[in-house]
Amino acid sequence: MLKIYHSKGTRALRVIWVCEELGVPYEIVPVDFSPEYRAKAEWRAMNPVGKVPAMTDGDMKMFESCAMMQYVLDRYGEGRLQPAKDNPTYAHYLQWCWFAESTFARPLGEIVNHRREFKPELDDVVAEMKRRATLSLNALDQALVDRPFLLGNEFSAADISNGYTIRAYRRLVTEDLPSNADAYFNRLTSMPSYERTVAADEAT
Ligand SMILES: N[C@@H](CCC(=O)N[C@@H](CS)C(=O)NCC(=O)O)C(=O)O
Repeated sequence: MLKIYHSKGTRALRVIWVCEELGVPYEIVPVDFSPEYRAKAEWRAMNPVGKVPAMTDGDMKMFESCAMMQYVLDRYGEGRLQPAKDNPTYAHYLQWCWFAESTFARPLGEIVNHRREFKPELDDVVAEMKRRATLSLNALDQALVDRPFLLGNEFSAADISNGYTIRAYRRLVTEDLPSNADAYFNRLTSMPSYERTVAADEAT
């Protein structure tokens, strides 16, 4: 059984959502998100930089939410939620999965880290990170101009990956999204698998 080490509201939501969509059984192991616990050797053995999440599958232990998501897809997905490697959309599947964490989530994470370390926060720093995140949000909005999902008509894990990041954007920057991104977010969050994910997160 997959064990997903998770703190409420954080990035393992992506992996939980993938499991919910695929119907793959999993167990959530709640993690104390305090900096003190995350600095302990016990947690560093799960995630060497003291971040959340991590995951185990039997003897296998790993961290990085998008890699965890991809592991579940490749091992248990039976081809669902991602195009085949020889499909022309595969390159863009990879692009949007990585974009969600490497580019879009990065300035959002910096806002959270900055607010934790600097009190009062430095307004210019936060404004610059919001500007960078908005650039990414606008790129998604443009990509969605002629399609319901990032790869076209097919919902994929690239949407799950970015859906999590838009959720963070709405919390940290603004709920006022441009029209394509707004319709997309509503489409994603009205899916039953998303509702089950939120319920699982709430119960953590
Ligand atoms: N790229 C990593 C980022 C992990 C990450 O930043 N996790 C956040 C919670 S969502 C965290 O642990 N933040 C605490 C910190 O950075 O000190 C992933 O996708 O798993």
